[in-house]
Amino acid sequence: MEGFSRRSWLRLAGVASLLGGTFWHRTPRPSAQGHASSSNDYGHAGHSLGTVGRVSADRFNPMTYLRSWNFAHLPPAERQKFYRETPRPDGSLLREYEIFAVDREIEIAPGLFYPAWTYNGEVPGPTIRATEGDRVRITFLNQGRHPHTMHFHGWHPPDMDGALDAHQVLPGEQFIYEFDAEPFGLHLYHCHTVPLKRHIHKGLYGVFIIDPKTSRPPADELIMLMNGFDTNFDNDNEIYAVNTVANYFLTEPIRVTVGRPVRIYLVNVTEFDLVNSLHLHGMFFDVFRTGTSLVPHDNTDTVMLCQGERAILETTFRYPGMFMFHAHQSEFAELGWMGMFQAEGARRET
Ligand SMILES: [Cu+2]
Repeated sequence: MEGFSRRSWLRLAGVASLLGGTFWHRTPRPSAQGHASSSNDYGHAGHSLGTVGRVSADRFNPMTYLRSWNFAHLPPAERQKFYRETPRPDGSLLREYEIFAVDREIEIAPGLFYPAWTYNGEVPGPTIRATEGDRVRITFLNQGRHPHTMHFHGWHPPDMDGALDAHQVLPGEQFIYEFDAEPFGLHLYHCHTVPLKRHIHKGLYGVFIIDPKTSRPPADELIMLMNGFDTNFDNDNEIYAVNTVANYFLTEPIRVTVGRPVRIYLVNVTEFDLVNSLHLHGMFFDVFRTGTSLVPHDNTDTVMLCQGERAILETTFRYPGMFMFHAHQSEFAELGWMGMFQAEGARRET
């Protein structure tokens, strides 16, 4: 096969062994970044941690997704096409969004492509972020080949729920969702078309953050969405991840600063499994369940979330160095849900 080098075959074989042989792929393409020169290159043998090779970050970059909301990662002129904010007399904002559903193939592990249904071409969809009391107006255009909706968690009238037969947005049609942002907390949105598990699992979900009117203390804010992919359509996931790409943060650690507070917006959208979890090595964090309280519910090193459940986690790194984080379900961790923090800065004086 043209362009199918022994090296790329070995790379694919690594993915195959990771997936127990139940993988689905198209012709592999060379990674733009190469794959042999990382200090975190675990990919020499099937028994080592992680996937082998790199996923192209040209179309979706899990690291950019981690710290972006309201399309802030786009240049201003481009951003204006998808997001506008207008002050209102009471001091709040009208926030307007352009969201479209489109079918698109995404790369979820090196050389492993998945035929996704997406919001704005990305899985997860764009993070929508407002302040309590703002007005949110979303123009949703369905450019996919199936009926879809946007169902938001949060207060809204029933005709904005995007869940009933009458709410279905057919291919080529559009609908405007409009509601006040409340309550403050960490929420999500997803398609609510039957069969629900297929419409959600195909990739139609995203994070919806509502900030309290008095904002939370400054922190390095990170959006982590736990998801999985059923690549052979047997109603079980072959790949697990945080922010879609298996093991992305294992080879590209999340850089954080010692002594600077970190706030993680953790959302679980994993289909087919009852629960998912996050475990952080070497430290503890405060847990604010659903983010609806400013007083933590727990201080722990492992948080477990049901599908659709979410929590805000707050902590501060004490020591420089590498800190692993992963699902505490070992199976999920070994199938891609594992990453690293790289804490930088001087050791805190005690
Ligand atoms: Cu749908």
